[in-house]
Amino acid sequence: MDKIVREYDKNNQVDSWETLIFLYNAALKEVSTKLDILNDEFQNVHRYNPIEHIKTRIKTPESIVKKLRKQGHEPTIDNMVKYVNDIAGVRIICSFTSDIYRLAEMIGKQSDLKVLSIKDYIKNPKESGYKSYHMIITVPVFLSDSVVDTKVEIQIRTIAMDFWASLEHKIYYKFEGNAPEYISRDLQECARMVWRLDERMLQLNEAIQACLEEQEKQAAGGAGKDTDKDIEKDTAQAEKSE
Ligand code: 0O2
Repeated sequence: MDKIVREYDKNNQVDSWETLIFLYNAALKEVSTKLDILNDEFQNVHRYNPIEHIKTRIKTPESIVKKLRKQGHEPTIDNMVKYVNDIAGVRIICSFTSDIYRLAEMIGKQSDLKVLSIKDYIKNPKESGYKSYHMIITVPVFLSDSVVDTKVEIQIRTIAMDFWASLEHKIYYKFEGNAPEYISRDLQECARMVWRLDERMLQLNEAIQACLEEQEKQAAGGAGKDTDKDIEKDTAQAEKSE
């Protein structure tokens, strides 16, 4: 991709940083459209939306440079492309944990996307208590005379996981990563409460679905009986009139 960025720069006389951001923005648009379509299709087939909402963002230049320095790399355009996987980020917020895996599977099956790596922080939460499903993918961005496979980080999490992560992120930044022990412990305890809440909500949803299916079955059975009765009535009437 870095070669294409340079080629693109040569032809279009834009500065590299601008080109880079242009490509990552285009990649975010591509992925967002794909997710909208998947969500609409799911609604159409199953009468259910797995996605509550989607957020997209481009990492700030300061944050990109900080990440590169932390990894021991110079902040060059080449290094940004090579080593920073989350310059373009999409966050998908779902209702239930089961939706996360369903969506991850649907994304993995898109033939034009390449999944580079997966980190399942739901099965293996971080020490902080952080839970989320991360995928690094590439999406082809079609330009006038070339196609550029562009990296996007997709984070998939429930509303509850997002609530915790957003607050923890703010607190972490307030203390610049050096939060006092008792605050970290409290946050871990809150994370456990969030996990329990997610489990309860999932169980509740399964119970609701089972209950609705049972009601539908009963209604269909009832409707069947009426039809049988109607047929009997009709047959008796026909016999009478003969
Ligand atoms: P921001 O502001 O969200 O961008 P890699 O990207 O795979 O090369 P990295 O960066 O170690 O390596 O990836 P990781 O840990 O899989 O994911 C990093 C991102 O996940 C973070 O981005 C956060 O968005 C989120 N994240 C990871 N751990 C935590 C955590 O303990 N708490 C919270 N709240 N979020 C977490 P950035 O760059 O840190 O921030």
